[in-house]
Amino acid sequence: MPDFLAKAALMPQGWAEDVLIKVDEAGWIVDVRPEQSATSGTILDGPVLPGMPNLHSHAFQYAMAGLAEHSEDPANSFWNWRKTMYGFLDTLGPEELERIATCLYTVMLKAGYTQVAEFHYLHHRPDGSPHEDPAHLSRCMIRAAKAAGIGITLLPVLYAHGGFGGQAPESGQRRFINTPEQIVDMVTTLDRDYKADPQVRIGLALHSLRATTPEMIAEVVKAVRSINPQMPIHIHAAEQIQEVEDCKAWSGQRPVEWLLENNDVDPHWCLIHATHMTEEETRALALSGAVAGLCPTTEANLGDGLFNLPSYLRHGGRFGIGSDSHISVNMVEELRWLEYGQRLNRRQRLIARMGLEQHIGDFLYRAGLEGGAQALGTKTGKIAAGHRADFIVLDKENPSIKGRSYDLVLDTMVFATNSNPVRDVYVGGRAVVKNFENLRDESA
Ligand code: NGQ
Ligand code: ZN
Repeated sequence: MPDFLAKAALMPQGWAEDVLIKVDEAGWIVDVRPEQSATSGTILDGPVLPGMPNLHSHAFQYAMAGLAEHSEDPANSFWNWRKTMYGFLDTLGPEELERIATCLYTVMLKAGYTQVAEFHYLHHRPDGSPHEDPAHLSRCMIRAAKAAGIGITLLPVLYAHGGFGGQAPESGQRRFINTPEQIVDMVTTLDRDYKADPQVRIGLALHSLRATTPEMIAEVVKAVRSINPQMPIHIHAAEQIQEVEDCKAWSGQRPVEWLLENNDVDPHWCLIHATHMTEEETRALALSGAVAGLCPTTEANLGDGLFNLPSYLRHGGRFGIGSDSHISVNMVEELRWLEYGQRLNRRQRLIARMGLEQHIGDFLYRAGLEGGAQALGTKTGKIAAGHRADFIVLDKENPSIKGRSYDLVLDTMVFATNSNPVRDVYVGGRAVVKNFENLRDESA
């Protein structure tokens, strides 16, 4: 692997110039030294940032982005969007799924996402019958990631019920349903098969409290913890008010409250959305060290509500970003709307920060790197020895960025770029995007 020389790079301690980055054959950074004058190697000519992890994806939904923006039904809620989404699945086979995912991951890379957590619950054939290899569609997703060149944390999802208290699934959910044993088998097999691949990791997802039971959660969490105590565990929680009300009717508690009280929610957990929390839940989630998986453009698109970011940050809460339904595949837009939602709601400015000295764009980007890496269970998000060589080179000719001093590049990128600022992308030290073009372009 040739050395890299970055004219300027965002290091854990701040911007540094003339940074020599050494990477081994497996794609790990082995040495980083600022202020070096290298004579050979690959020059990274533009501000270099660690690539952004995308901590929440349902790849198949990319193909329906924009198709659910009209309806004659006066009740235009999340729940009838979900019906449309189920209908969309009626005909989608393995080849289509793999093609959609490959195309999506290619688009993600161009947008600067270098890792993705695929929250994968589409396990069976369109008629609901299982594939011969129950992990067939999971393998399709991993193949898609490898074809596009993105790193993946594949999270096979336990989805067993149609609603709280073990309700029977509806027919639109037939492709999702498994027993806890089946999911544990899937996680075990995939984890073993991809152990040696530094671009692939396996975790576990519980679809939601709606789709599981407390006994099932206890069983699968215990089983995967015995495979790997560090394994990431993701779950959708408290996205919609209706879900909070149903959870209260079922258990007397709110979803995040229930999860925190009945499970060892630790830094390996990632709660997706966690939109509707009381102050006490917000504080408790922050203190658990788990990651809140925020998906601002999808949450806006589905009419979810706003995450309580100021309180969460006051208690030191961690978060990362996900493109979820892929209504937008654009990390700049996710970070921008995370802040703008709060500004509109509170009629204030400069909200996403933990200290008055912090720059908002800088804070959002770095927090997204850190929370994303934690949620994906991988060493990424830092240009430092021992981390994946996942980095992006910004376009120094971008009209908004051109001429900016390095310490203002992230604020400018997050709030003021209107065209894609990501020019080149490297994953595990290998170029996947050069001059805005994917080198293995499958998106055509
Ligand atoms: C999903 N997506 O699993 O794809 C969900 C909708 C549900 C988002 N909430 C379905 N963005 O929650 O039941
Ligand atoms: Zn989701």
